[in-house]
Amino acid sequence: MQTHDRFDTLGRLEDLPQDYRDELTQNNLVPLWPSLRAVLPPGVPTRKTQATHWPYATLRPLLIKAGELTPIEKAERRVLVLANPGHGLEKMQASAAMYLGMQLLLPGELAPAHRHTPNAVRMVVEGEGAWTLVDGEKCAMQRGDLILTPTGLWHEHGHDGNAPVVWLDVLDLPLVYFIEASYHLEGPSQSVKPGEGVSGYARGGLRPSPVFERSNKAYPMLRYPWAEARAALLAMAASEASTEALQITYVNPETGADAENILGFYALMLRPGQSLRLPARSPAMVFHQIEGSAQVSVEAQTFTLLEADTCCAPGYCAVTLRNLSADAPAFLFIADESPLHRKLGVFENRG
Ligand code: GTQ
Repeated sequence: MQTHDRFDTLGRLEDLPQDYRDELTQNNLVPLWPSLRAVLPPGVPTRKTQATHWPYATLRPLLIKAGELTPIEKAERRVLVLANPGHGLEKMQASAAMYLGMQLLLPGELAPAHRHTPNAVRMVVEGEGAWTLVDGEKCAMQRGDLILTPTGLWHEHGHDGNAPVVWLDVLDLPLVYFIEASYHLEGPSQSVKPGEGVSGYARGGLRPSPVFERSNKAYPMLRYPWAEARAALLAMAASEASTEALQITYVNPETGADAENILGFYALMLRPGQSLRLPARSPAMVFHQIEGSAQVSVEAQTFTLLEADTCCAPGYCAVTLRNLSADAPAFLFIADESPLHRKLGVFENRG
């Protein structure tokens, strides 16, 4: 009884005399107790992140229109940001730490070289013939490929094909901006470094082991081909009939740790007709449908993800995924904030 009373009876701002409040304000001081419950709510954090669905069918025509309205020279990166209304659209965040953008590059265009402190990845959604040059490595962009542009690495995007190319950008920009560490530098177009471009890391369990010199790159693998990830999931499905959740993590093949430091990236396969309940964990999540279709249920909300659709879910919520096809697998790309939560010591799995 007494402990419960303790939670309900904190003084309000209005309880304080106005002259006292004014004097605090003049001296850059704030009383904690009227706001204590707001910043430390009981049991579960307050989350601005709302479960939100961005169907590709509505996004794509608007992105193509951006290609007509704004030349690449006026955009540098021609991106429509998938903004979470819970944070306010102008904040351009999908969750507390995640930014999502859908980027369009038209044939012959070049998005010029720059580097920045936030980490980025690209998940290729449609189109052939584009490439991203990252730290001298020319990464071909094919549907479903994951390409890293980690913190500080030079990158530019080009397109030698003949139809629009679209990819999903996932950045930890909101977090890096929040800690006042976000900035970029412009640079000259990079040259492709000889011997780069075909990653010896692209096959699971096989690590290049040069006899004379060892790679000391912090990010040895920059392109994760979808063909390999897809094959790995199908092989798991075939050999592990009792494994409920068929999921792989995109990792740094030298260390086995997450591919980037702040956000985590995964691919998940739902067997035909499968339903899968993901436990309520502290990090927010993003789901992007690579192949097939799935229903995503987050508390009272249910979205139907068709191919190339994207949605997000706040942390501390269980999420149920259901493959809408009874005879084809469904493949999802997932991004989450779990590397960040684990490093900060706030990661929780509430089951
Ligand atoms: O392609 O480098 O969506 O710098 C936002 C910032 C993409 C990029 C974004 C960026 C990029």
